[in-house]
Amino acid sequence: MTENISSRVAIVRTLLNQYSYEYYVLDQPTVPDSEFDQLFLELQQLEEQHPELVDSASPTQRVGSEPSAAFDSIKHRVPMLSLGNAFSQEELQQFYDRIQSGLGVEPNERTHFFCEPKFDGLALSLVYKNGVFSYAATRGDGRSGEDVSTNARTIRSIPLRLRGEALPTWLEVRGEVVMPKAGFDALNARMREQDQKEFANPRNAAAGSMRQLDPKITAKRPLAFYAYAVGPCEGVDIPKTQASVLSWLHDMGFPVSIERRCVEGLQACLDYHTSMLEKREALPYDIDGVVYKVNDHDAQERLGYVSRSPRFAIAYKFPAQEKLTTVAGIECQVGRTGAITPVSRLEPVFVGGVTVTNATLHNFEELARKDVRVGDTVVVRRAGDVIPEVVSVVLDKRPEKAKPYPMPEVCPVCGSDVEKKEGQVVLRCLGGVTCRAQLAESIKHYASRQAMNIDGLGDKLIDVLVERSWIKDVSDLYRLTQNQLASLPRMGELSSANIVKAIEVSSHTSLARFLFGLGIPEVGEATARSLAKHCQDLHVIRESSIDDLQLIPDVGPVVAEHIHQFFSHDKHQALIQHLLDAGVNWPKEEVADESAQPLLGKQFVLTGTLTSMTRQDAKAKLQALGAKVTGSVSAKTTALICGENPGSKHKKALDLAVEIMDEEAFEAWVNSL
Ligand code: 5U1
Repeated sequence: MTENISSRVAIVRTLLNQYSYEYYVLDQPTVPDSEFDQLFLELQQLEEQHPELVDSASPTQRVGSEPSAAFDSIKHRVPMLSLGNAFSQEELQQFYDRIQSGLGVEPNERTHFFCEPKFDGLALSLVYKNGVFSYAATRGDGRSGEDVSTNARTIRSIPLRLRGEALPTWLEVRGEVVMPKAGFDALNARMREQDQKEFANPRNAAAGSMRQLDPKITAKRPLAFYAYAVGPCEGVDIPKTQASVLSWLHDMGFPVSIERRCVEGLQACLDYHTSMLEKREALPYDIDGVVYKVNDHDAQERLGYVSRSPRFAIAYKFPAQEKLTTVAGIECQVGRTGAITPVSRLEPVFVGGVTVTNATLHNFEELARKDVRVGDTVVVRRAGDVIPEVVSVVLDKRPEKAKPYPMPEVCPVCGSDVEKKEGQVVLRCLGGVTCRAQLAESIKHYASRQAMNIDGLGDKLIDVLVERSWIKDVSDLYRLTQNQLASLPRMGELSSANIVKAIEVSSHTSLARFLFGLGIPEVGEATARSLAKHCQDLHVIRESSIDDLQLIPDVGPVVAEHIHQFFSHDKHQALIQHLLDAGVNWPKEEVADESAQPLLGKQFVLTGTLTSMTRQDAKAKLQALGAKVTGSVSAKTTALICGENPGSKHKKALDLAVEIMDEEAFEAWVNSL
């Protein structure tokens, strides 16, 4: 009987370990979560009934121990080194030249480098004895670190038992604990709900989570581990190259970066840096550069070490995304829909590759939570194309007289009343287009490339036209004369004539562009296209009930209500009439041919690099067939079209069991429709 139970326990453990490996390491789950959960419960019950069968490497033994009072110190058998840094191409060139001459390589021969992302997390050493997890330590000062074994055990991507037959009797694996971006956002949302202080970035969140004295807290934190090196190893020979070490680690059950590459020579190293910099935003975790290691271990040994870092490796860092600066002022911006956004004016600071002078504070709740004050020293972050934001305030540096910034009681631009609806964070000016700011923003939207596409009518000029009260609503654009424009400072005869011409040319438009340009709340380009295609006539849209509108693809109850409300307002009807009277026109929409739109109602997401066409082309192809192309994978997604080096969308699609199509399959399928 006990023998049967013991063998069942062994089978269930093997299955759970296999499923975890497929999920965390291969990124290819083969069973639904419910199946895993059921087996896990079975194992827990068997171990409860038969405590003699409990084993420290069992999948159930991730969160066990009670909180400890402090972390013990652990001496690393071999010091954990840090990496030298390069911040420019010249510095990387110098590193490369040192390697070539150190190895005595001819200039026409190119050294092989192993390249990887530089994870922005917390370095961790894991020790396995006879294939079973024994302990984990932080890097500390490189010689000894803190014993974080109980916390490391809770990280599901860290194997408690290694896979394979010929395992080392003693093995140290080195790598990084990170908090994936999605997990970080969810954690901060939870912290906010519970009125707890949020983490400034995923690195701090990962480090803070690993330093919890109660492993039950760490267990609830979304942490992941990526292995990148081995330390001391006994009982088997370590493979001879960095690339094969990583494959070996992968086979033993450790997650390793799918972005790892082996390249030859300096130019290929630089290309890798460029490609990772471009990919950075799409990666599921934060990275702050790339790491190059001479691939061959014998060559590594010949190059040796300098004080605390190896000569054979270097980190080529990305431009910093976070910097300190001071807040010179706080101002309010009023947007097209009246939303009032606090914006900090900053002492110029070079961050993430550009000079930043303004950073959004999002809304007044966020401003109050971060308690940003004029004169404060703040951490500013700029990631990729994202608008720069103030991450946090350095309280130690706050000037004594700095005062909290109050929420305005009236619109700071027009003095109208303001409103903050119950349960919403946005503060809104109720002035409508009588508010100069709202008027200027609505004209900028109307003139934008995606709407009426009025060439040469830039934001600054629109501000001036509104300032001078030459434009009180968008239809006044069509009454502007060349003489009027030419009288403005720095406006020549030719440019004023060009603008008047561009306004006239743009008046011959399409119904979709016109609808988008009206700025109906919640009606983006795609919805405007769908409305135009399905109603064909502005009159039909104007007269449609909320129920009728909901029959149109892409229009749900909220959007339908906004559209209906917009056309119910007399002032909007009058504005449309003024625009039609001014000559705005469009050809009649073609009748939507359902047979030419076989993908109507379907939603697709594109990820990764496509080789035979651009993502833009693929999007246009899908849209032409009636599909909607969205930016993120959800349960509503019909399929994910996956190019090379896909980002986090691929994992999300797997998690949600959304169909994934590679480029070849996509092309064949789309051409067959
Ligand atoms: N990807 C990667 N990060 N990283 C950090 N590899 C890597 N190697 C390191 C460090 C400190 O050190 C090696 C010398 C093992």
